[in-house]
Parts: sequence; structure tokens; C-alpha cells
Amino acid sequence: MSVVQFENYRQNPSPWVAPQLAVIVPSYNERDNVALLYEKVGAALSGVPFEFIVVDDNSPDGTSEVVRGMAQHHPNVRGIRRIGRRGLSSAVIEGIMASSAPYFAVIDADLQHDEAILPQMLAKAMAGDDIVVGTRYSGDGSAGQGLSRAREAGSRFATRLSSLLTGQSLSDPMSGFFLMRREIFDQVVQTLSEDGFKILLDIIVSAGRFHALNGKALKIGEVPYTFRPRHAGESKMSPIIVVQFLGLLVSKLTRGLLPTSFLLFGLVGGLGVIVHMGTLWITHERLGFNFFWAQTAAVIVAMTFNFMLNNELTYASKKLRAGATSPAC
Ligand SMILES: Nc1nc2c(ncn2[C@@H]2O[C@H](COP(=O)(O)OP(=O)(O)O)[C@@H](O)[C@H]2O)c(=O)[nH]1
Ligand SMILES: [Mg+2]
Repeated sequence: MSVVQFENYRQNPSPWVAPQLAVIVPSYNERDNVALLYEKVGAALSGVPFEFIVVDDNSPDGTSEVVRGMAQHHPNVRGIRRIGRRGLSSAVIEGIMASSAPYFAVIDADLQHDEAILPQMLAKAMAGDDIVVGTRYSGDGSAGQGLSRAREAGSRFATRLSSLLTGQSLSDPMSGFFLMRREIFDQVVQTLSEDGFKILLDIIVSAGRFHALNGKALKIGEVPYTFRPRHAGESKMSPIIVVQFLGLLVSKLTRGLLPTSFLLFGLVGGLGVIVHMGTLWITHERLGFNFFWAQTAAVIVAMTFNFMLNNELTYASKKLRAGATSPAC
């Protein structure tokens, strides 16, 4: 903004309207997607005062700089840049906490979710639904070309597993596309897990239990849509995320008695015992080391293995990288 523009603005400030809806966009390496998503969301939500909050984990591709540039032109765009942290769920939680809008929606940055259904989702929430989920698996919805066959089978299996937890016959609790009243979120935010990809499932289970304690049922609405292929960039889904998801399921099934981090730590420790015994056997029996040196080798190998796996899995959200002075992403 030039000095003249700034002075003009000071004399005629445009009226400010509080956002009614916060659109939360978790992002990691999405520089070629965020601006297009903003345009599409703006077109879909025309007339709705909304803010667009991108929570980026210091993406190496410079997504945060792109968002900063967008915010120079659009007053309803905000960027949160997190340093030394990773994780979809924790990014979403942080974005929601940074907004005061009475409703929020969570949508992926890669244009796989169909933003055109946002007004319908908002209308359902305003009419009384506590949570409205964009679903790929009911009505006119479909996973379209957005998922490979293996991923669709995995997603459907995970959906069945999670109905054990929710006790609800939801068609797509694994969806990353949902809209809700923030009041419901505020009631359960302290019990949510920051690890992993499946924040919606976590919210449904936690809010369902909270409501049950008060003798009420959670009202969940669904709006079908067709899942699209990713626009640009690559998926961040990985086997580590799948293991974290299983940890979340057990943690929620035991009502937090076995936290995800404890389960992952235990899993790594158990595998470490196998690595230790295997190294001991090879060095002692096969390579002919005496017991002292075989045991020393086994301890060093198992210790290193445990550290590396814990760094990748248990502490993925603050993973250490060689050469970095602080947790790097
Ligand atoms: N802030 C943040 N966003 C993430 C992270 N991992 C994934 N995302 C974002 O979450 C959304 C879904 O991720 P994506 O890789 O498309 O997963 P997929 O659709 O299951 O293959 C995208 O907008 C990603 O950029 C992360 O560690 N931090
Ligand atoms: Mg995606």
C-alpha cells in the first residue's frame, strides 16, 4: 500500500464485518494450491463473511510466503507459520484456536475437497447440526479419481474400524472435510490428540462422550461430494500416519488410559528387544564375538534403532534432523 493509498484508507476506512466462518487450511508444501483454493472458496461463499486461515509448518516450498502475499491483497486471509513442528491435527487445532468465528470449516489445501458444498454445510450447522461432514461415501458422494484402489480399500476399512469407536453409523468419519460450531469444539479441545491426520474422528468421539455425559446425543449431518484428485504437489500420507492412526484408535477405545505416545513408545521398545536379540545372536553365534563384545554391539544397535524409530514415529511432530540445531521439519 502506498502512502497515498494509506492516507485515503485512513480517511475512508471500509466497514469491517466480523467473520462468521473460519476456513482452516492445514498446509505442507502447497504453494501452487493455496491461492486457487482461496479463489474457489471465495466464489462458493460469496456473501458470507469468512476468514481463510492457512496453518503452514514452515514448508520448504515457501507456502507461507505465498500466503503472506495473498494477505497483502485480501483482508480475510491469515497465515500461521509454525517452526519446528509438524502434524495435520495439531495444525488444525492451532488454526481453530486462532479464530473467534462462531463456525469453522476444515478443508485440505490440495483442492481434493469440493468447496462448493460449504454453503450447504454452513446452512445445516446454522439449522442445528453440531458437526457437518463432507462425505465421499453416501448419497451422490464418491471417492471419484481422488484415491487409488488400495487407498480407497484402506479408507473404507478404517471407516468400519472407527464406527467401533464412534458408535454412530457415519459414512465417512475419516473425512478431513467438515464444518462445525466452535462451541462444541471448545468443549473438547483439551482432550484432543495432537498427533496424526484424523482430527474429525477424534472430535466426534470426544464430543460424543461429552454430550452423552450431559444426556444428549451429538447431531451430525452429512453432505455428499465427489473427492477430486490432488491439484499440485504430493500426498503426505505415509505408513507412519497409518500406525499413528491405529495408536489413536486404541487410545480412544481405552478412553485415554493408554495414550497414543505410550503405545508408540511401547511398540518401538518391543521392536528394539527383537533387534537387540537378533544382533546378539548374529555377533555371538555367527561372527564369533565373545559375549561382552556381542552384548556391547547389540546394545548400541538397539539403542540407535530405538532412537531413530521414536524420532520418526513417536515424536514425528518434533522430529530431529541431522545438522539442525532445533527440531526441523
Ligand atoms: N500444517 C500441516 N499440514 C499438513 C501436514 N501434513 C499434511 N498436511 C496438509 O493436510 C492436507 C491433507 O494432506 P494430504 O497430503 O493431501 O493427505 P491425503 O489427502 O490423505 O493424501 C493437505 O492440505 C496437506 O498440505 C503437516 O504435517 N502439517
Ligand atoms: Mg490430499
